[in-house]
Amino acid sequence: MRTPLHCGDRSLLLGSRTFVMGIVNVTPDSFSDGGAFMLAADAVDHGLRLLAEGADVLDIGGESTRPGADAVDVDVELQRVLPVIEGLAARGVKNISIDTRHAVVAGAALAAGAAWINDVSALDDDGMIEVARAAQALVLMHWRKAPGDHLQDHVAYDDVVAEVGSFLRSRVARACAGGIEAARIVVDPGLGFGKGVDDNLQLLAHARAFAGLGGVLVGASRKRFLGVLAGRTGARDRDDASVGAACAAAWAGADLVRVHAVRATVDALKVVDAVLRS
Ligand code: PMM
Repeated sequence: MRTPLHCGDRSLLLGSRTFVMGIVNVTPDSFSDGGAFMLAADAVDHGLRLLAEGADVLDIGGESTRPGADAVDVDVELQRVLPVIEGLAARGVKNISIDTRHAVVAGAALAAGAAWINDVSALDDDGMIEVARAAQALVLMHWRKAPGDHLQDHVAYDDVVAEVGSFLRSRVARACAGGIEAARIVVDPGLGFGKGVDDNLQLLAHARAFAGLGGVLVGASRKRFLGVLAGRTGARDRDDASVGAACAAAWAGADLVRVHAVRATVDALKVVDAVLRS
């Protein structure tokens, strides 16, 4: 049996079922839900709705990583995420993750009530380890940037599963050397971040390959490769396809899935988890 991962007042016993991270993007320009929750009160309401629908963790993000998005000033990022974390904390919500690559933002988020750090750059900011020691979990995601740094510009991999695995292994080693307990690390192959359709499918199919490095999180929700597979151009039209991807990830060994459509995913995963454990 694995050590439980704590997130505020929740205890996530990895391996017992597939856990759901609900996405709350406080950005004007995220590809999937940009502009929907720019007012802190709307974002808080959305987070509460996702919790009521069964989310185990809320992931709050203030910087878009969509293709062509401008880097956000940390002050702007702070102004976006802090009122949301504070608003949720004021309502007693403790199972909060902050989606940021900036140590300053992560530190302020933890002080405001966040429990996890979701770092899509996997420790590019030298200050992150110091801050992450106070977090209950640190998510390290693979993101090999193509020239131009755009999310969807993908690089050519000889063996995408092996390359992503070796990158994550080196970042996990860096985190552990910096004093983060291995049991508090979650790894994520970073679907859509510099990957093509086939790369994403390979990574989904082999989620279990990363299990030795930590808990495994997979984020396929609303991503472009699902639009290609399902024939849906609009990101918000991809929730049905996203539920399919979450089920595939669970079947392939993911411990957590990061999704927009929480209710449908939670119901679908109950079925997958029941079959997996029957
Ligand atoms: N994807 C996005 C943002 N943050 N974090 C993790 N750990 N994994 C992901 O796949 C991931 C992420 C981009 O998607 P969004 O704009 O819908 O949040």
